Amino acid sequence: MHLSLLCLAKPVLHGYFRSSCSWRVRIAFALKGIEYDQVPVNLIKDGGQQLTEPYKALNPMQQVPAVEIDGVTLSQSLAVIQYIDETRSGPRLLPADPKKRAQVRMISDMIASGIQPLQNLHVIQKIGAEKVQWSQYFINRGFQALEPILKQTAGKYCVGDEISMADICLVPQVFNAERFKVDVGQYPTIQRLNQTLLEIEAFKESHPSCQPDTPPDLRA
Ligand SMILES: N[C@@H](CCC(=O)N[C@@H](CS)C(=O)NCC(=O)O)C(=O)O
Repeated sequence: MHLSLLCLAKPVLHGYFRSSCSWRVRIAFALKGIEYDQVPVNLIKDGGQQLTEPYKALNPMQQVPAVEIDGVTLSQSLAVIQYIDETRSGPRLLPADPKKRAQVRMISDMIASGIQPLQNLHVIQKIGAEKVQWSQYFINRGFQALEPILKQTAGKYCVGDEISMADICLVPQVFNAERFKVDVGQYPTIQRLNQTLLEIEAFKESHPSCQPDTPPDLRA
């Protein structure tokens, strides 16, 4: 397909309503005002649709999200968010100031590399009966590090007063923490930021409670 036609085609998000990494990408699309199509990949049904051969061909890591955009298929939500930021107009998701940009990346990585992978489905399936305590432990450990950092970097949002990739990572991680019954009230800055961000339309419309594949009993 000609490059200009590829850029006109809507991106396709292969994701799952409750996946925090898919939610990150949905927030980024919403903040930028980008229309996209969703193809649900049910992580539970049939033993996990992410483990099928057709999906493995799309994302060999057998995880969501995978995004088809501009003629390429990208996995890794932070790579997708940064690609969207670099190629689409709308509010910046990474600040222009190098120090602030580094802080956004630091916070995003703390969540995306230091917290979420330890409570990811495939990991906790291996942990077995202890999975809730395991997940609580690692989320609390991460939040204990995140709280003092956010106290220093935050204004209205995670880094200053502009919404960034750090906010995009924070809200879905707090959602996960609440699913695992972590007391987020122990972390007042995290709690305050989460509450503020959840009032924003892009975070609301991308919420797991209102996606095409959200089961009726979990719909808000
Ligand atoms: N680093 C990846 C992580 C992706 C990831 O862990 N996805 C989870 C859902 S949030 C998944 O697909 N889990 C399926 C499994 O563990 O089998 C990203 O940021 O996209």
